[in-house]
Amino acid sequence: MLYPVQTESRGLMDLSGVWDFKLDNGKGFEEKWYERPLEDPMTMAVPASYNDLKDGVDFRDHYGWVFYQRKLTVPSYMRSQRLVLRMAAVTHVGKVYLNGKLVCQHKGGFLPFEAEINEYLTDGENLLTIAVDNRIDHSTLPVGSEGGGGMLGGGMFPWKGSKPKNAPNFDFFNYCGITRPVKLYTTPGEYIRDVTLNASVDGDKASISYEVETVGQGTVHIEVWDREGQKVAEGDGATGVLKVEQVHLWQPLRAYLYEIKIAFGADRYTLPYGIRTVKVEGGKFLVNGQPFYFKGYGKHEDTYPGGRGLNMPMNVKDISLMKWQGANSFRTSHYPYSEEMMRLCDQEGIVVIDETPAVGVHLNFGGGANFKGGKKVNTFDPVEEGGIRTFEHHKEVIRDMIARDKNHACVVMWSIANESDSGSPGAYEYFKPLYDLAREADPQHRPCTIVSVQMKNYKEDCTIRLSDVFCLNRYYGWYACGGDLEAARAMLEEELGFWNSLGKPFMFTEYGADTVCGLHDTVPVMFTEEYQVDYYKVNHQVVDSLENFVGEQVWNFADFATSQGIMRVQGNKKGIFTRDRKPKLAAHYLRERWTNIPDFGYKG
Ligand code: BDP
Repeated sequence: MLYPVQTESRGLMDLSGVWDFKLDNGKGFEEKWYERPLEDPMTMAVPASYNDLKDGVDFRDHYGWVFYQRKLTVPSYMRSQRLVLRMAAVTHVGKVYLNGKLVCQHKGGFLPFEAEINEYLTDGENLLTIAVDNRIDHSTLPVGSEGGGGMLGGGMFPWKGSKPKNAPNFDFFNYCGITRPVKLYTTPGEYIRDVTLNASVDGDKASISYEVETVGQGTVHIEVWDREGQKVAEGDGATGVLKVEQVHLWQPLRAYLYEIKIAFGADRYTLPYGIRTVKVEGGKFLVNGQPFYFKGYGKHEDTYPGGRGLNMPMNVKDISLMKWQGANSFRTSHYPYSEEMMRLCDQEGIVVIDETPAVGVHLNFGGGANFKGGKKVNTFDPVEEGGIRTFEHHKEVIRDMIARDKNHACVVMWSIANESDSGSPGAYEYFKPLYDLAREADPQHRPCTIVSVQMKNYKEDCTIRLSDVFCLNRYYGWYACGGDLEAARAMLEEELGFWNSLGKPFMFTEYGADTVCGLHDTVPVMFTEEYQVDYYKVNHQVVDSLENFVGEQVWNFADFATSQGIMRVQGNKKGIFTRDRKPKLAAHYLRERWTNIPDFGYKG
């Protein structure tokens, strides 16, 4: 799916701003709130998660629908064009109404959807309403718990709540709302629908095979322009190969972007494009044929007070902090990030592992169990018996994520899920078709992985049979052997020795220790800044000796909001930076380490 841009043929209106807003009281649909102006509305910023923007626990923890509304007047000069309303992310379900009529609806809170609205528009003012549902359960991604207290649970004595409430089966606050921009764009009646690019490199020459999808009659013309404003290749026809001589490769931290300009009839579309190759060979992860070492983070889109709302200043700052530390990569844990962030990573040369919102596909997390009718339910039990119901939706998010992000140079690997129940019966049968789908959907056939959870029976993890790179979340020295870093070292050596022996690249996609900024001690005591540094030192001593270990992504870049629970102190404190991006001690330690580790050839 194309990112909306303004060109000679396309107009673009950003509908960000302050909208009217109301929490549903259970009667919103019955009383058809979308048909007329909301009565007694509140103000609400768009884009943003609404939860922290008004005060009060009922507001923050609202369960169910909310209504956003604004007037929309489309300038007459745009009305003869094809008009498309595009929602970049509505978390988790959105229903879009124009003048009381349902225009489209969408499930999944982290990927875009759009609809043509010409037939719904009237002259003058139109009423645009977006209803948003934040409920999560065994059919949504991320997964909400149906038979227990959620991942952080209710402590030692679980209780029954006084009213229905979300129970996230994942460790981040269930922020919701219209979290990314709503835009209106135009195209001519006959238009460019999509473009797929795939480059191969031979010496100093590149061949970009392309496919342009169009609607209407006409011929496609396509051009490649370099950064100096020179046309370096061109072609005609909906598919073909463009040859670029003396190619400038897109390299980690040294990005180079060409511009691809497409013409079809009256329509014009332009996109930035970096040429690079990615390949797994033996125990190496090759970028442009060289063995790459991942240094960086698992992150969240999480800032105060906008929650998961698009925050471009913070995105720019985060990348600056990563570069200050010598980091070169991150994972979009635990959902696809905004398109603006992906474009920024293309520009900045940040390497990205792109993850679906499939987190919580695990009904036995941390030993917690789910029950239905008194019977224990396992993740991949038949749906009638209470098993997970995410399969079809999981396919949708893989397809849509790849359709959105396929042309990004920054994306080097797809993560199909985070910490799923991949060591249990039924996991292989559930995940095999999803890997197949991702491999088929991606024209570049990038490596695929599932970020795997720490488990006792790791040798039974089905990702061993399926992943191109083993991505491990491991907490030796925290959840296991907390406070005993020597025991952690021994356990790490044992487990990582196993992964190293498999002959494929493997890496940490999470390892970390909760650290309350400002807590200090002379001996390494858990939660102090010193402990966090020592924890990382021990982990690094082990991984540095393993030849197939190709990267370290620390958990987490910054402290972030979660549900409440006895394991969280106003959120998860495993950040190397605080939530407002001040460095903890470990930030300086990692800077020292990473500025001394080359991006290429670290393991020879
Ligand atoms: C892993 C999850 C991540 C959590 C982290 C933690 O992938 O979402 O925040 O552990 O416990 O289980 O800090």
